[in-house]
Amino acid sequence: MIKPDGVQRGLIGKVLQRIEQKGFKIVAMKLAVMPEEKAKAHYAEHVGKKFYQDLVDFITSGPSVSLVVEGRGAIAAMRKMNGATNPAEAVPGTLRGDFGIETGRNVVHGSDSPASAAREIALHFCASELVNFKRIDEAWLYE
Ligand code: D4T
Repeated sequence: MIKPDGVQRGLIGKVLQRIEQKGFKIVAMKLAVMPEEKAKAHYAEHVGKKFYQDLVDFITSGPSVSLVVEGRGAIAAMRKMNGATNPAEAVPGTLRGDFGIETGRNVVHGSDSPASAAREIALHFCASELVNFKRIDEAWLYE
């Protein structure tokens, strides 16, 4: 997900470019203001933490871009490409390392496991919004 700060700061294209140039396939994409109920469900694991309400307020404060990214090792690779949660600790070359300063404005989100990816995809997309196609360069990306 490209969070509202990433959208407002004009970083949609830069994030998408990194995903595309890595070789991963974007199979679903949606720009929308996340409804509060969806935000609460998305961040359910953080209920009770001191940053929870700020997080829900922030993520619903403007449009965000939800994506489904497909490719071998995509979950772990996207987490690495996003960088550490706190942009101050994220290494240069990562999205947060290059484009962020503080944890509460860390530009992007990525699912952290196959289970959370499945849960989050189901929360943000219906099955018919996921597109099944082959990228023409797949033969040159995979051995
Ligand atoms: P997301 O889920 O956005 O990819 O972030 P991470 O997986 O890297 O980090 P997280 O789940 O621990 O945090 C979710 C979200 O909450 C914000 N946050 C986090 C915050 O505002 N203050 C904090 O102290 C922490 C730990 C940032 C990301």
